[in-house]
Amino acid sequence: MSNVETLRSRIRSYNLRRRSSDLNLGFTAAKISIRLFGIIGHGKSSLINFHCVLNGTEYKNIADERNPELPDGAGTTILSRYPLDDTCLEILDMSGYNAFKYSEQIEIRNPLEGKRRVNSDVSFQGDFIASFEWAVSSVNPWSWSQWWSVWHVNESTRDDTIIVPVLVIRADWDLNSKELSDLHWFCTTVAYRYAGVKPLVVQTFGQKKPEREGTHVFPDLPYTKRFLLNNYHEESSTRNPNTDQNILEILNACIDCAEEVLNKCRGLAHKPATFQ
Ligand SMILES: Nc1nc2c(ncn2[C@@H]2O[C@H](COP(=O)(O)OP(=O)(O)OP(=O)(O)O)[C@@H](O)[C@H]2O)c(=O)[nH]1
Ligand SMILES: [Mg+2]
Repeated sequence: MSNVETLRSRIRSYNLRRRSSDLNLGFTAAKISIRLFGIIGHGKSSLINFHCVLNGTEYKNIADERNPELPDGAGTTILSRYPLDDTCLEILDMSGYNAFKYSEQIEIRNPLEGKRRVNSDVSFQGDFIASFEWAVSSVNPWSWSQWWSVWHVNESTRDDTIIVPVLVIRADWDLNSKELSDLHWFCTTVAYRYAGVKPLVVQTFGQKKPEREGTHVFPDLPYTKRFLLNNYHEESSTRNPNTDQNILEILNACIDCAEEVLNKCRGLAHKPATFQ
């Protein structure tokens, strides 16, 4: 079997329900939800074409939500869920952030926390309201406003969903030290706390900085795994084994992350709302 076939077959045969029982968990996990976040236009929605690679079908621009009024043809505004057929994985596409303001961080945090408004518009609220809500939720995570939002606005935190955060960032993007430290904080303090694993980092537009393969673009980021990807896109959609392999490796790494979370849940009756 080729490398690509081996990777594909592991993804297809991975059974989260069976793993939950093998590990004697007190609950049954059913879904690995890959949750994308990153800067506007850095290639998050383009990752939805992982679907075609997994199925061995022709490239298709599945999450084509480009807004002609925005630069670079970018512009996802809806938080959308894309199940990967016949697997226990799904990918959740998210709007990109611009300046990583408080309000933007809250919107990124919501889907990682298991609170999200899937299939609805992601409207970034003002920083004042966001920072107020942030403060309230830090003091008392189960304040009335949290209950209200769980029952009336968002889906509740669910045992059956293992969340794998994935930071998508262009390989040729240089972050200044403030951006780097904000992102570092977000990955370790926020994403890790709610997901139980540090985000994977997918560096898109890999063809622009091929020399960055194997080097640390974010030396201060405590990510577990980092992938350089020349992803398929409208102008370059001919499938090739290298790109296919990279993409399948990313999906496999997401399964490894889910395994890490499952192992942390051993002996627990439920998936914890937050991880230490
Ligand atoms: N050359 C190249 N182009 C890419 C790559 N990934 C994405 N693109 C292109 O970059 C543009 C933006 O990609 P999107 O996937 O829409 O970016 P996004 O992160 O979803 O953008 P927002 O939804 O606004 O946050 C599109 O024109 C893609 O075709 C890549 O790896 N290489
Ligand atoms: Mg998008």
